[in-house]
Amino acid sequence: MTALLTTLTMASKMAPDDYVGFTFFVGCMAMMAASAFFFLSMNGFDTKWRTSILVSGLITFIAAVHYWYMRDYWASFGESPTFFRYVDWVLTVPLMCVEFYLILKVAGAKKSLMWRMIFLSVVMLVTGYFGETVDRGNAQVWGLISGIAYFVIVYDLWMGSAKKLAEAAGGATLSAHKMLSWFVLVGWAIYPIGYMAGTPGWYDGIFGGLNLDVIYNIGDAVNKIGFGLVVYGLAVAKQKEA
Ligand SMILES: *C/C=C(C)/C=C/C=C(C)/C=C/C1=C(C)CCCC1(C)C
Repeated sequence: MTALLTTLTMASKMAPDDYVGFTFFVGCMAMMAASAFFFLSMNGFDTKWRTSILVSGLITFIAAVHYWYMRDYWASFGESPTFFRYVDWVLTVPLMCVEFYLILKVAGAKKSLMWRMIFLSVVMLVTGYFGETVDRGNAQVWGLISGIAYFVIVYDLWMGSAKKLAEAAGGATLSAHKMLSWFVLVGWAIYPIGYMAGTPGWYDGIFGGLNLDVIYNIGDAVNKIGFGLVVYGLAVAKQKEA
């Protein structure tokens, strides 16, 4: 087993007790497998749904490429690959906002809803990046601003305009919207835990034993692959209806 892992990781060594490196490795494989699944299943859908499945595949594919780099970066330097992490997020999280828009388009969602969500998600991520890198001393302040943007996204999905559109659409659209909104409420809440585990602040000691990258890697697997599968499930359900 160790020999196999050594061969697969090639230049970079992986110690048997390097559980952080292991989650980067498994995450990379899982994202690749999910991308193959989404891309290969695309042709079975009508054009209307093909775009949604394509976006699901793009999200996991972009993540797979970044995990390839992050895995290698961790193996080479034993440091958190913060830069690659945030570049990945700033590309994939807006795509998740696009996914909400595509689903709600049948109910008359406007592009402005999509741009509002994209804007909020970029604010959430850029402020988080500052807190983790250039201004770590104020990590808790940046985390708070990031958390407020996150809260507004949650509000829009659960009680705001997105919720109203989903209710107007009803049926499979409403249940998929609900399921995706659960991902944002519970699945995305994994990330602030990782942030608090890896930056200084009032929360010092609470999440002390946890590793930032392990938590982020778990969050990514849940949110990128799970989210895509919900969209896939909706497309299958809608196709049967039609
Ligand atoms: C595929 C990647 C996803 C879904 C990434 C989501 C990231 C977040 C929801 C990050 C949120 C953060 C906060 C709410 C506060 C602390 C800083 C962040 C950026 C970790």
